[in-house]
Amino acid sequence: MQKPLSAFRVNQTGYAAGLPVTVAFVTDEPVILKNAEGRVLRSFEPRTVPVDEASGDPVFLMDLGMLPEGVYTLQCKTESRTFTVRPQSWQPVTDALVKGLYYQRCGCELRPEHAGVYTHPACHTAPAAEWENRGFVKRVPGGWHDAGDYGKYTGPGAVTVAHLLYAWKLFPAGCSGDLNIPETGSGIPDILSEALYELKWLLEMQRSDGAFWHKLTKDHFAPFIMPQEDTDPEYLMPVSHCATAAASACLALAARVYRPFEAALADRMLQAALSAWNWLQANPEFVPFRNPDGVRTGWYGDRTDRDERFWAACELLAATGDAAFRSAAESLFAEGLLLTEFGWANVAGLGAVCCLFDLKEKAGDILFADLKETFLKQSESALALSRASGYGTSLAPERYSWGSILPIMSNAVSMILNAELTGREDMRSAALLQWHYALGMNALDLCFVTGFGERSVMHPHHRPSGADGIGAPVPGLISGGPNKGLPYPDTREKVGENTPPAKCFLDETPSADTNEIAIYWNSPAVLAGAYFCAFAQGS
Ligand code: 9MR
Ligand code: ZN
Repeated sequence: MQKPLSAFRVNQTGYAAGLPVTVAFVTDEPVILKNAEGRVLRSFEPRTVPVDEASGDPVFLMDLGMLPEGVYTLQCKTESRTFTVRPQSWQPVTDALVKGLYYQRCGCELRPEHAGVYTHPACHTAPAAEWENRGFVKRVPGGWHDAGDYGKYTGPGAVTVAHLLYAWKLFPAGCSGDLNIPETGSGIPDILSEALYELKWLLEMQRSDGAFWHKLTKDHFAPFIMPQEDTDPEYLMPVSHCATAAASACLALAARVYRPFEAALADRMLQAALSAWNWLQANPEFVPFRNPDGVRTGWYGDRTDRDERFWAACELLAATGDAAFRSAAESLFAEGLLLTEFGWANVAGLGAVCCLFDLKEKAGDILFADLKETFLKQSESALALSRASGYGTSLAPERYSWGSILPIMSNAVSMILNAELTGREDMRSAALLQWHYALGMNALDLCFVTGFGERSVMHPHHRPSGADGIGAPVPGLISGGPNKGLPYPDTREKVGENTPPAKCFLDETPSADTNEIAIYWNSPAVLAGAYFCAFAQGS
């Protein structure tokens, strides 16, 4: 049983010294703040507050400023709640979000020395046929299971890897720890070893002409069984423009990152990225991916590949210095791209990161100065959304749809990058509110990361967590969160039609529509966590 909802919503993993402590009050009683010795540090009179539209809560966001390391208690007439301030509060959860991807590994045994009780034998090891040409059969080992299902999808995988690689490039002090994975101690930072597990799979997803298969899945989702029991055939589903361009970008980035560690592998990655680009050049007309008849696994459809091509051009420019990629990226940028989204569908933001933080002046005036101006302008909207929300959550009420954690984490990333470019405190503080949202400062009083917090997601829509017979879910997985659409009749009935958007959530295994996990929901949280961990260390 979960503890009852508290009147105080806090980051349940604690707060960090050196960063503002913000808590949410959902009470009309007077409140006091005490330190560990019981001394009253502050008292707050009740105040009338506007109702937060997304949640229906009369909520007041209290900025307590910086607090020294310690244990604190918030108290009103009816209850009290304790929170901590520590220098390294968020390293465990940030590391766990990376380790969460280890638990998604496909094709290998998860051994007790790394996985604790969450072990399983190797899964999905059989070779796969091409869906459209069953005579073509190939072994495509490894990769991460995408989400609560066992599919592996090229574009989402490429984006997830890129988040990890940029977390390490931009904020190494916040994500270079020991994760206790099989590669620990190899000389390559663990976060890069984890990303490499996916990258090696990604390299196998390329057809001989340079295109990438869109996904490697069965024709239907498995029931709630362990992965090694899921033995129906997997297929290489048709190639797509978006998958090819995202893989090209990701591999070009990876070539730069892994070159100091494994030069031959970096060469192979760059070759793969270039041949994917050549395929895109030879196939300029966008063809949206559709599930072939009879296939019901994830679609990951997209309306355009302009943003994927842009990201690829930026990364290839960074990897090769070839001016042809600069002009390709410049003309795609001129088409008008939204640079502040960090999800699988719109990947232009990753191209922007490449230009603004890696290439910098070398990108040239357009891709550095102009692009920076556009980026800074566009990232204002995340701040405006945060300010309009009672909990400081940068999501409009009508935008709480499937995987609402993604736009929220994505906005955290865009505000972090703004703060890095400008030094703006308001951006950093608003980004931090998104991190607090994920870890408990929200309308549900829920920590969305499994294994953390006193009120935490316990029943994610995640096949191994549902099938392993272990009470606690696999740790370090972030739930998709509230979805006002409630497409599943069962969820709709239990949640209630008129529930406010930010409360349309059900911590029950069948509720994929609100409580699934996904690799690309973990990974932007890793980026944000790495930043705040590094910042709290003063680096
Ligand atoms: O993110 C997708 C969401 O927008 C759709 O409404 C939903 C239902 O089709 O599917 C989501 O993506 C899932 C994918 O298809 C398969 N793996 C898990 C993904 C996250 O739930
Ligand atoms: Zn598997």
